[in-house]
Amino acid sequence: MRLSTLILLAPLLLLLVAGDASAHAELDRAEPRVGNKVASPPRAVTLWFTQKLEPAFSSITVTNAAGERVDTGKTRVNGSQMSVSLRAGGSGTYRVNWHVLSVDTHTTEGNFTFQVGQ
Ligand SMILES: [Cu+2]
Repeated sequence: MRLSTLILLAPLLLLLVAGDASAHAELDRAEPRVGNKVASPPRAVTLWFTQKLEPAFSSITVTNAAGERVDTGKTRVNGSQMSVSLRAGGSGTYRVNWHVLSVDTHTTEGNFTFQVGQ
């Protein structure tokens, strides 16, 4: 590789490295806990993130074992925490889908499951 090419590439590489190193809003913990089993359907799902969230662009949806939405559709955001109330949805595997816009303007998303019942 010619020296001039390296000089041109250097800022780009720095950007890539810096982008990777900066912490976005990642899921820190959840209640019910990720992969955990609870005896009865929870009244709400609460997620904690590693950064503060922008309320207008951050939300949670939850589906029950039948794939039906059981969240009320109104995600509440408070700093780096967000939660949503649930309707009763029976037992089985629940899936939590989340996507957030953090105050550093980056979006992240993810999902996990927890078990309800025996
Ligand atoms: Cu970020």
